[in-house]
Amino acid sequence: VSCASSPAADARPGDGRPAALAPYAQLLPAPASARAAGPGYAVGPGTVIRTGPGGGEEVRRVGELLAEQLRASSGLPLPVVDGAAGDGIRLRLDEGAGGTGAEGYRLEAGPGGVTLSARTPAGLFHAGQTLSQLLPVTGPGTVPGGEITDAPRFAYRGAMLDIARHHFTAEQVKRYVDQLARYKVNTLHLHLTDDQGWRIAIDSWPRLAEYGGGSEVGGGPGGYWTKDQYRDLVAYAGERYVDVVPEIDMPGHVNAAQASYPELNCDGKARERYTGTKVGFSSLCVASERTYEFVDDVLGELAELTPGRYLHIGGDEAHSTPAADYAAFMDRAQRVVARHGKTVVAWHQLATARPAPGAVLQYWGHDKTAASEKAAVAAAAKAGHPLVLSPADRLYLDMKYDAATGPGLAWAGFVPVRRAYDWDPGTHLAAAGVPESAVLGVEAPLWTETIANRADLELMAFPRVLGLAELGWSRGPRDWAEYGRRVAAHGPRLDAQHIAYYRAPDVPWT
Ligand code: TNX
Repeated sequence: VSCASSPAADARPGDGRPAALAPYAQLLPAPASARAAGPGYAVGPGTVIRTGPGGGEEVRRVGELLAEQLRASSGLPLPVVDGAAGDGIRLRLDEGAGGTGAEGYRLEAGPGGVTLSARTPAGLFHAGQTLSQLLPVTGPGTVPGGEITDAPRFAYRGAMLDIARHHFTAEQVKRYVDQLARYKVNTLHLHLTDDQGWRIAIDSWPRLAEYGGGSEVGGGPGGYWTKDQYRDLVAYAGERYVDVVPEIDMPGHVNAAQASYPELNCDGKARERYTGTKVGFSSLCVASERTYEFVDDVLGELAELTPGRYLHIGGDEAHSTPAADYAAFMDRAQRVVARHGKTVVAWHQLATARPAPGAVLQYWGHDKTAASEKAAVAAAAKAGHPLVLSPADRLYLDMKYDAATGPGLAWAGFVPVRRAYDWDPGTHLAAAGVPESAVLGVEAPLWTETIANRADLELMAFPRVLGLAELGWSRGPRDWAEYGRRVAAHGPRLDAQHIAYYRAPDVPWT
């Protein structure tokens, strides 16, 4: 790794403000290697984006999206043309883009243009995001001469949004996807159901959404997504190389379903809808065959809507399900997922039951999590279960930053920007016996008991989710002071997108 943290471009010694970072030293996430050298390429009124020949439709689409993004910031026309030869911004699929893997890329900038090359369209998309960070926040500008070779540390770089505790629209979620994709996050986990609301239409059980969707924390109207709205969001995310992982939380967190259908309760009586914030009080009726018809119908319809490989089946905080029932239920639910051709993801409590071969566990423990619980997770990891790390005291975006944060919870402690960033996913559970090779990646969940609108979502997510992006993509070395300066350098980019981020006191904003 030879990141030329080029010296400050326009440092003005003695004016008391931190020196501005040169463009290659501002990139977030930091690339595997970057070298500034020689004259750059001026992006101007004559600049074209070249996507061929031979790139195919998908590369053309990546070029169109990049053009749209750069038009918005630069005000330039930036037409997209076929034909690889000539000056401009060139997108090239290149089997030989050495060592960059499924998502990596190369970027070379000189006076004749900028060449982005990658083995896959996803790599080209990520290269485009890097390019946009090398240009000014607004207006035309020059891409400084140099080259980058880049590839991610982890395959899974995720953010989760809980649209069950409070309903968020697909349009609001698209905006979050846009922001995440700029920082090379490639997975959006949607927590679609919980005690307080059921947010996705299921044709074979229509009351789930129609009745069970009509509530949320605090007594608001709730809401749900039609299948078309959901499909549209999945396609939108997919074009930005963000995979959607849908979650139906079971066998607990099911009050909204049990309010919609009496037959989902062992006593055959429908529950009241719930608008509080307690957890662990509901459980599907494990002994009833009707329960498994429900599971099969719901997961079948969801699998049909899901191009990605994963279905998340929850499995957390099933405090009202006896341990033996929990294990029996999870056995059957996992078989249903496999029957529909998908791979299970579940919260790490599944480690205390019988995770099916290939099942991915999402670890959400924290510094005070019992050693026995960590040991169960480590045993599953050693048995071959990939882990997604979401330590609550590092990556829970619903934890308050500090005592001054309005929304949010604090059961895992405060999580300032530094704490969210300054840890290593590769060694986080090493003491419990988890090797780095078991870590599939990282995810930052945003639970929404206390978050009901876009401004609060953005306040809690930004800038901490940039730390998630960097931990997932970059190998380090991590240096908090250096990282803090990069976050500060991105303040104007967040401003330009009107993101209501927290001006956290531990970041040296300018
Ligand atoms: C724990 S983390 C939960 C959620 C809550 C969250 C609040 C997990 C798997 N379950 O039900 O929303 O804490 O921080």
